[in-house]
Amino acid sequence: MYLKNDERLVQITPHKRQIAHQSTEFYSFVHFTVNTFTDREWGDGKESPKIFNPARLDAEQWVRAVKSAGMKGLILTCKHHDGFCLWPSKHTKHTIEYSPYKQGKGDIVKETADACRKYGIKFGVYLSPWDMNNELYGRGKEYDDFFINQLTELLTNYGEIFSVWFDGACGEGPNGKKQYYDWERYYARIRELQPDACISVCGPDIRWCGNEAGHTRKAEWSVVPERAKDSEIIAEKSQQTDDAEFRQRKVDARDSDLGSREILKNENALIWYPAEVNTSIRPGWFWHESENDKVRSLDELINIYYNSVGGNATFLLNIPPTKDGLFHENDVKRLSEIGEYLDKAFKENLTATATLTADSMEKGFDIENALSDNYDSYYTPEKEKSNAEIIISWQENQNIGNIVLKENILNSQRVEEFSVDIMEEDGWKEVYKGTVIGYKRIVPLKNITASRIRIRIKDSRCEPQLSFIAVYKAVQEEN
Ligand code: FUL
Repeated sequence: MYLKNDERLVQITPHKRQIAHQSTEFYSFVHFTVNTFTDREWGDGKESPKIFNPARLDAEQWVRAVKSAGMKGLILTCKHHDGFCLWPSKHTKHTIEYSPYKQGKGDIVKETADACRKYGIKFGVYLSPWDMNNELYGRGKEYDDFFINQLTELLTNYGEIFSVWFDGACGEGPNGKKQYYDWERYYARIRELQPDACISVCGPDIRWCGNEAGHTRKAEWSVVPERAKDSEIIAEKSQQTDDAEFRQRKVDARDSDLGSREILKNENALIWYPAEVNTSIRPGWFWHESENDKVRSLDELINIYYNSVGGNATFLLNIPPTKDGLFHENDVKRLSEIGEYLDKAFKENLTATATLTADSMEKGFDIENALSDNYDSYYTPEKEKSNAEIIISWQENQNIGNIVLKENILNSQRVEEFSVDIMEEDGWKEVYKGTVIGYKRIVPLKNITASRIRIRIKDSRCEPQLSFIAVYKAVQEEN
């Protein structure tokens, strides 16, 4: 049913930097620091830079492997919580300059940024706000000044940055140091130096999905209450204040529902804040010899891909280099298997030979508009219609694998519920029930034979707008 109240929700649309980020889809995290040499997940800031010597480091090897998986970006932990910098920062001595790596002349941020550029991969930076090494940490503005200086180095010396990843983790505990970060100042500096970069997690552009295991929600909405913004920061601050109103602002990034009509109905301020799923290819974020045989299976990783990239989120998959400074062969192998799988699963779009019809079309917004994968044109039914039936048919039976649906997110996220049916001898049979579509929904049909498919948009916020429909031929092995 067309609901007048929904008009308010569809007014919320993405910034162009958020659209560019979402279209990056699948990209890698690279966790690398002194922990790689101490076999730990968190350092303590007391490690000597002398232990850091990845003698065979080759950032191009990382980037080639990342690219082989079909990823389009890479985010490097330039500084993790231990404070050790992978670039020769002028503002601390806890850096690569004081390590044996290239006799102190190395700069792994530069090597990585250059390798990304060479292979056409976007480059992003992780800079941990929590710093266990720096003596200024906990001294308010003095630390903020230092942090701003580090940010400035990273955002001016290494070309275009697509993501600045701010981690909310802090293990100081109740008796530890307390640093109240001047987030607004950090954001202003990023906007000034890299206006196209998205600020993730403790930032206003990209939302943490709420877990590190690779789980996704059934319905991931990009329109959420404004108070979900920086939910990590608010969660932390609300523990430190008696201000009841501030505590009220807290929205937990882990909540199972952040964007349904029910949740949004009492919210005055809404924002576009899409989810990112971050997880590691191994149990740990850093490399541990003992985990070489614990690289996650292809099935598991593809499943996460389907639920994240194909579930209106992005997928940030971590691959940790070894002490040598290379990705381990088991990880490299898995990455290329992912790439091979994805190439096959999204190879042949069968709509090229299909006829498409829709039960209702607004003039100039025909269903054929959804055949091309861009936002230049889109399909929408007549005004004030919040449902639609689309039929895709072929002369002959087809072996159908994945169906891909995309909304025209330039005009917000609208579809609430849809289903896919196939025509059998005795009529339509429902083979998939879906919730949201958003940027992209992948419907994994494992080799279904049919010559007619029906997509029913059952409910939408105002009129649904589809920018792309693709029906991919099933992968051979599944025959
Ligand atoms: C967490 C950190 O504490 C982990 O070490 C890792 O960097 C992960 C991505 O975020 O909060």
